[in-house]
Amino acid sequence: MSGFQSDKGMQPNLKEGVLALLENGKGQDISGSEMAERLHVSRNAIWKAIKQLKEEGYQIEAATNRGYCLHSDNNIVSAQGIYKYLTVDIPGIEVHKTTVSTNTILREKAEENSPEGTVVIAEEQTGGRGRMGRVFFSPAETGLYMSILLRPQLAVSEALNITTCAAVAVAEAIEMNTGIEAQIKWVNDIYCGNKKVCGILTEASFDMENMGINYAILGIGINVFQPRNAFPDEIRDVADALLNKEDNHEDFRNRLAAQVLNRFMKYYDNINDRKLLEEYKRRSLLLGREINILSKEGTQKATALDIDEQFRLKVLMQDGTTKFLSSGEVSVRSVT
Ligand code: BT5
Repeated sequence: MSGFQSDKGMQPNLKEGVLALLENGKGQDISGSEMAERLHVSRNAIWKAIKQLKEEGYQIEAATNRGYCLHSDNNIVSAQGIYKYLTVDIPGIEVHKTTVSTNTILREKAEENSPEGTVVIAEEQTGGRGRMGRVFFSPAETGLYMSILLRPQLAVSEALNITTCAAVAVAEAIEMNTGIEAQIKWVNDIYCGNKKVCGILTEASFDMENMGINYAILGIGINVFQPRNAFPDEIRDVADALLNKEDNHEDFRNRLAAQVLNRFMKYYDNINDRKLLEEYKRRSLLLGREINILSKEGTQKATALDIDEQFRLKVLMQDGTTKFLSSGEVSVRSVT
């Protein structure tokens, strides 16, 4: 992996290069002239890049005659920080401090022919969205909002498999990093201790002629730290975060992002493997539980029985019939 990671077709980003040098020698001083020499730019250009990084929140200390040093307690999401932990090939990672929606930005990149695996991440989304026009609360500095561009050889009917790969990958990455058990609430939510910590939204562009997928944008939103001003009233009872802000988990979000990508790519490469379904079912929050099926027509009571090979939820209705749901909203019913 080279020091620079930049978008294809764009000039290498000097700020990313400076960050890479600082991160590789974390805790050690590196002089402005050494960085200038290694990156083939002027010392003034290095100084400007450092200034920009500081404005973004990086804690960089400058000592006369010694150079610059990146403080190791930084908890900032960066492309270089993520690349350190990646074991799969990712062609480009773009990190934004704030944006409307990473899915929207990546859709533009998809239309500009960016390659499969391109990633866009934001530390805050002002218009983060869920399914069916719902809002996904995405406040600054506490979450991980990430979108991945995919160009799968899948039929339209198999698009749901992308979401299920991501659900298993996120659940595994959460457990690896926190030791907290993570469950999947069919079809696209990750729960820890009965509260939602992550939502997944896959948006696809379909090729109507071949009934295939042109490209898909997989969006993953994880509540990492408790938001500074708590969750809004509407979701306070259902949403939770993985960690408290005071817990200083060094590099946590970079590690988590990389591990989600590492695990997702493995499942995605074997998207029709039965192991995915087994893992998905093993982590299912709903199976065997009494549920409510919510639809425009109203609420119906049922029991969640199984998930089939097309990731449909098999349910037993109160009249004794069985149904297969391929999308929609369900909630767990508390049985008294
Ligand atoms: C989702 O939709 O949960 C999909 C969320 C996908 C978010 C990612 S972030 C990166 C990418 N860019 C985007 O703009 N989106 C993706 P859904 O299953 O429809 O759930 C939405 C519902 O979850 C809302 O109506 C709330 O009830 C609840 N909710 C909203 N924000 C939440 C949060 N931060 N944590 C937990 N629950 C939340």
